[in-house]
Amino acid sequence: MLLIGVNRSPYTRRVAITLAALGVAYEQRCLSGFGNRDEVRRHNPLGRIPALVLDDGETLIDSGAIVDFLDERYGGDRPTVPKAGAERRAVLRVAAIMTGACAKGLQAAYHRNHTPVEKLHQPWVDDCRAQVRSALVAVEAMVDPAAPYLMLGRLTQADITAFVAERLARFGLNVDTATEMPGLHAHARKLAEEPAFRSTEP
Ligand SMILES: N[C@@H](CCC(=O)N[C@@H](CS)C(=O)NCC(=O)O)C(=O)O
Repeated sequence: MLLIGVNRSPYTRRVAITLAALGVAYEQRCLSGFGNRDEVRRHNPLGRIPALVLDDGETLIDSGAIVDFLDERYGGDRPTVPKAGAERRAVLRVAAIMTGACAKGLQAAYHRNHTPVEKLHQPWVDDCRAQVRSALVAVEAMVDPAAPYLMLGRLTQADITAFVAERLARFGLNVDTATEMPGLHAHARKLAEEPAFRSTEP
């Protein structure tokens, strides 16, 4: 199994953490969506990471679809997204908020990195950052400092996506999460010590 993508991408890191947490052996080719466009397009016509190439050559794209496959094949009775019911809906809700926050954070970063200085439109960047903040604050409200995980008493995509979104906000958008979302910040720092998170640090 071959993971295509660099772990500084929140979506690739999400998949890498999931692979490690489920104990799946894999190799990784560290390609970036912008820096290695042609090679990435050979795996995903859209030119985005992550992609996951299975041993029989089938290629999966989009972190949500990849995680879904990993849960189905390797998740057993502890998939990172519960199989059905209210628990599944609750985890998917947090994952949607957090992957959406990543998308808004990346939009701000792309605008900053790919727009000529004289055309930079700061209100757009500020609006994206405000959406990211609002999403993080909503998940902050779910953190119980005494509990190891956000929900179900075990690691789920709620934690994994919250972790990658908090990091993108902190390191990519200079959001002071320690001050603005201290519970989530502490939760992310705690998760960072777990093997699946530590071993996938970019
Ligand atoms: N919905 C996709 C988003 C993937 C995505 O946006 N990847 C970024 C890197 S973090 C990328 O490849 N960007 C290059 C581009 O959009 O051209 C997923 O969950 O995998």
